[in-house]
Amino acid sequence: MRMKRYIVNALPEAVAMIRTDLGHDAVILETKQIHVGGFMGMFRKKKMEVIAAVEGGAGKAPAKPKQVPAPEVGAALQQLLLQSSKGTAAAVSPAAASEAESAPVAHNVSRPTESSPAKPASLKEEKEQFIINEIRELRDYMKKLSKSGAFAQTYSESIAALQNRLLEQEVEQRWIDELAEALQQEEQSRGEILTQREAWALAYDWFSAKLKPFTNEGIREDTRVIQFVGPTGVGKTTSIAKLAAEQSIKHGRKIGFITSDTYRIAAVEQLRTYANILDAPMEVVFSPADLTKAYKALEDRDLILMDTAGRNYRSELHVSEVNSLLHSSEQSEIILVLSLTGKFKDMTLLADRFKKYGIRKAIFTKCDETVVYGAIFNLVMEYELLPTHIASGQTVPDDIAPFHSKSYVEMLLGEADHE
Ligand SMILES: Nc1nc2c(ncn2[C@@H]2O[C@H](COP(=O)(O)OP(=O)(O)OP(=O)(O)O)[C@@H](O)[C@H]2O)c(=O)[nH]1
Ligand SMILES: [Mg+2]
Repeated sequence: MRMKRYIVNALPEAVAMIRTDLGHDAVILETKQIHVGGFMGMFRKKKMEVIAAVEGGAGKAPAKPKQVPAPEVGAALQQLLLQSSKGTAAAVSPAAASEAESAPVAHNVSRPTESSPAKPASLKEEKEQFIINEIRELRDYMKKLSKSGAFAQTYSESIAALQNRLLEQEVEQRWIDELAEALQQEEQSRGEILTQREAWALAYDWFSAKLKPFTNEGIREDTRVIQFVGPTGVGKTTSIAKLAAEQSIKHGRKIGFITSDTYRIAAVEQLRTYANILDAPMEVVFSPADLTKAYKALEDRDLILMDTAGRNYRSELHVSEVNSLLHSSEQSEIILVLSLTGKFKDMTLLADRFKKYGIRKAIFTKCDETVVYGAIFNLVMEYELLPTHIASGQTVPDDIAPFHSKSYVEMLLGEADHE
């Protein structure tokens, strides 16, 4: 079987090309509206993509004189032809195809022809039935093939290299596909394939544009309380210490600490150590009722950082428990702390759980322990999370930095492998 893909303005244009290229036995397997040209959704032109195929060897079938002129095509075949505009297979008959496009509804009504009314099955009808069956079989075969990935879209070398890089970075397939498509359209409108450098530069713009709505202002000046939540061992307490140092040294804010992590003695002591180093007061709370007292004791502080116990947040109970504790009348923000060494699936579960409680900001830690950064992009897009900081080491206070989409996208894409 030979297959060809045509990008045309309208179906009749394709039909003429198909007849010349593949001959009269060709069938249209699929038609769909596409947009070509432009970049990132702008300046695109509407076109039609037509995929046609012909049974048999690779040789070009000679253009034969028309065998089944459209007006003689029976109602059943017309019906099938019509389906082609919905993406199913159809025999190529130029006149019928152009009519199918311009007046599709008319074809649904069976049109009496001179020979048709109440006649027993004629040779012509038998032939038609035969063609219809052939087309149906072919259509089923094509469906099977496309499901098996035999027609997986092929991309230029640069786009394929970029896809590989993003796959390694565990960016979700749907984003990789969307980007590859945009780049391929760019190639079509330029009329040439992209170099790796060009593909990387366009990908950089694409990611930056996607992340733009989620850039954030970090810790707002009017924020009084920040509460940190997240699973065990991700680096909540360490990140609190790093941020406390950043806020007090760089921004001159008076810091206070609260911890509700009373499950482990060591946890209280861990935060107290940092509080002592920064010469900042710390309050320990055992229940939501204690919070009011703690806020009162820290009322002269510009910023209160509150540590919570890492819990197994796969339990809905723990999530709602922490939420009741976090509920406060102060000007507060809640930040979810996630480690990039965690499994992406587990991160999505947590993001999903916490999103219900209105948590929108996240710190990503342990960036230094991985070379895979796609999780951040995936989570930001899926859960509209605002990444505030990235932590990349154990050293307090140095190993934390505000999240900048520019440096993040550079990390994600890595260097284009210039030839
Ligand atoms: N490599 C690396 N280690 C980190 C980072 N952040 C925290 N850690 C380390 O991870 C370990 C756990 O950090 P904690 O701050 O105690 O984590 P936590 O979330 O408060 O843990 P729990 O309170 O037990 O839930 C410590 O050894 C930290 O030094 C980071 O960005 N990179
Ligand atoms: Mg802790």
